[in-house]
Amino acid sequence: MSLNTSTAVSLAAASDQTWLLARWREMQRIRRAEESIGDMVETGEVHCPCHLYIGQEAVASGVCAALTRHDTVWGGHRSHGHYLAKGGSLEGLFAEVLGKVTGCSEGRGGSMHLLAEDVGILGTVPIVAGTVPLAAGAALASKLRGDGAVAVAFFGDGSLEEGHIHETLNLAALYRLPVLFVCENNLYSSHLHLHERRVKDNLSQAGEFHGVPGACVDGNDVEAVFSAALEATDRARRGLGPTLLECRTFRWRGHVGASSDVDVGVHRRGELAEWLERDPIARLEQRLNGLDLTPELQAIEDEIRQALDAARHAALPAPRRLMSHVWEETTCAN
Ligand SMILES: Cc1ncc(C[n+]2csc(CCOP(=O)(O)OP(=O)(O)O)c2C)c(N)n1
Ligand SMILES: [Mg+2]
Repeated sequence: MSLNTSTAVSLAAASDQTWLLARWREMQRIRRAEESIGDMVETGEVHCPCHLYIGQEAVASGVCAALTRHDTVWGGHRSHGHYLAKGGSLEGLFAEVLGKVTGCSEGRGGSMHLLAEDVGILGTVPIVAGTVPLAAGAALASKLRGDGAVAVAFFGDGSLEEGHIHETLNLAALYRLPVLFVCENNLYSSHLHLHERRVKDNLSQAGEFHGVPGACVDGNDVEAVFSAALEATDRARRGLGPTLLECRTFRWRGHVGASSDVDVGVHRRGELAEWLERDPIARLEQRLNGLDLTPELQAIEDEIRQALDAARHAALPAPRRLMSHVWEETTCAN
């Protein structure tokens, strides 16, 4: 794919220290927020299942840096990072996992159902690949309206084993929809390694048969993710249709919960050690030319403490509101 001038300008900005620092802040914010959530899961303060994103932060940050506020993001069960990178509020996230009324989904959804329409997060849903067709629907709506927005579907490697994702790829290609399919290949679907589920390690090619070009990038390199996402969104905005981006990465914690998942009969112990060496945040720090990041980190920790405090002090939803937002059919008795 060739770059047009506006893309090239933005790519130049990406190597700028200010841009890199913004990504570092965003990724640290995601990691620190998730560590707090992990701690609350362990102490039992959080009751809903939480799938932590630690280790994958460069994917959310790199992709969302290529988006405007107007673009939409769709996610799954492991989407705290997508929500924060797209501009969702910290307090809204903490309050949501705590089931509070000030949560981004009014405390009704928990960790796996995040909504923030004002910043374009139209839904994260734990049905594997469940939001992928919805992203294509949003892209179709944008195309019909001509509003120039792009829809992004974030999903895991396990999603490509769902049939309807292939129907969606075909439809998106046929209608040249402005949609970016981001497959976060963290090598595991629950506790099954990619090699136990597929003969070929070729996820980036999953759309080619349907006419969706694919690219595979190092998902722990925020600059590489950003460049690929910018190229794909630029292509979508020019009416050239969808792209499938496979971002290779690794989750540091278990499939669900706060533990590291190295003792559940899978071969993760050795792999985790290797991937810890490829920490996306440490890699970015090397690019920040010895900048003293201590004050920045302090500011992030303060922000997290305040957001968490506010969430903890918020009220639980009133029981009488249990049925609000629930569709109800009224029947006439005659
Ligand atoms: C349709 C459907 N099938 C099965 C599940 C159970 N399930 C929840 S998460 C998950 C694994 C998903 O793996 P992947 O897509 O690679 O995402 P990751 O957890 O690695 O981020 C499964 C099988 C589900 N939620 N929905
Ligand atoms: Mg996976």
